[in-house]
Amino acid sequence: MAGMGARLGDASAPARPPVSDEAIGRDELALATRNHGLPLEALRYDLTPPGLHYVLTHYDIPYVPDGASWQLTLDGRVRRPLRLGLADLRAFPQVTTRVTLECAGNGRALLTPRPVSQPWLVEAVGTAEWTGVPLRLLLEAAGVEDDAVEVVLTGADHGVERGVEQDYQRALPLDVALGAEPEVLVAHAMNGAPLPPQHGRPLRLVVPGWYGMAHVKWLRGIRVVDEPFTGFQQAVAYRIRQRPDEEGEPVTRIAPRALLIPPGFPDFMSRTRVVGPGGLTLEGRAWSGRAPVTRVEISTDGERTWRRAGLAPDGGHPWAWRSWRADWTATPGEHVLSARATDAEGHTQPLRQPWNRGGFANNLVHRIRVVCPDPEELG
Ligand SMILES: Nc1nc2c(c(=O)[nH]1)N[C@H]1C(S)=C(S)[C@@H](COP(=O)(O)O)O[C@H]1N2
Ligand SMILES: [Mo]
Repeated sequence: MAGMGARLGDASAPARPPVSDEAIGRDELALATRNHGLPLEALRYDLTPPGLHYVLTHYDIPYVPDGASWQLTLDGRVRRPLRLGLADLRAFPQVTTRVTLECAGNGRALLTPRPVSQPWLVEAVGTAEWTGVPLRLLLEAAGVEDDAVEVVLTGADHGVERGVEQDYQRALPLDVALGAEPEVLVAHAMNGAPLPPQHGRPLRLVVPGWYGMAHVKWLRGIRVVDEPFTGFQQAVAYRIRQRPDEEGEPVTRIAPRALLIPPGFPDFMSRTRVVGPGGLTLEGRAWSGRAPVTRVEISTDGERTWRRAGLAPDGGHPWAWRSWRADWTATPGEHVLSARATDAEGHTQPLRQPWNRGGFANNLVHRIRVVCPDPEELG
């Protein structure tokens, strides 16, 4: 791979600040078409229908026509290393958990200056029911040594990023990997069916409450280690930094967010919404990976005033988004509708952008522009 670092090193690097007023480039367009978002009208479904869940893949989707010969290894600081096929995994107790998954880069393209990378607006989210074996049970079967500190998860996909050739790898702290509430899953099914290729066929990790990067797809290796993992996706990418030379804070749990289901109908290009005058119900979803959402507020007057929306119960799904609704009377003119969520630990959504170099965890309040035509003018 000599020379690759030089050629793919800096100029094409993701998550860099733009040069002056650089527009979205063709490389970002290529990422944006591969890695599609959830059309916001699909927020209406409790469980995101197949194909409408967002997708993010750093490299290529591995070709796995069926998982029959897949082998998952569990080794490192354990007393009994394991090699497990899908049938072996099905012999363990199975758990199904409804989880809202969100990419850490969601909101990136709304930042100013805009970090150059996968240009998500606010649609990198989806909710699914994942079935699999609690990671904790696999670790217990292997017998974790006393000096273990982290668990490194390896995917079958391979690529190069900022000049560093790598398998996609992420680590979890041992206490999270062994956690019982929530349970981290080695999942083989999504919404009751085998994982689709783009979501990790045949196995992926699911870490309820954590941003997407932790949910390693095409999982082929689990290694228990006695030193903190320093791989690219852990130590270089997915850190909150203001300056390139700082160590930064790791990206972990999902910050609270409320999204509005866009009301009325859209203009094709601008996506501006058109609503008729009169009463309507504004609806949306809200979630937080840190603590349960306790409050959703909306503003219909450009954020001069806020009022509380009605929040539906979690229905026994603490790691999934919840519905909210609020009534509004549309009057002729232009309006900005805003929504924000707050969780039980008091985390909320900022009114000013929380900028960082990678464009991570931008949970700025959601704003939608609405035009309400005057019936008199329409004739
Ligand atoms: N092996 C592997 N796992 C991966 C990724 C990847 O590129 N390779 N992308 C991660 C990121 S950044 C996100 S946001 C989620 C997206 O999961 P989804 O495509 O199923 O929605 O997968 C994560 N797991
Ligand atoms: Mo992501």
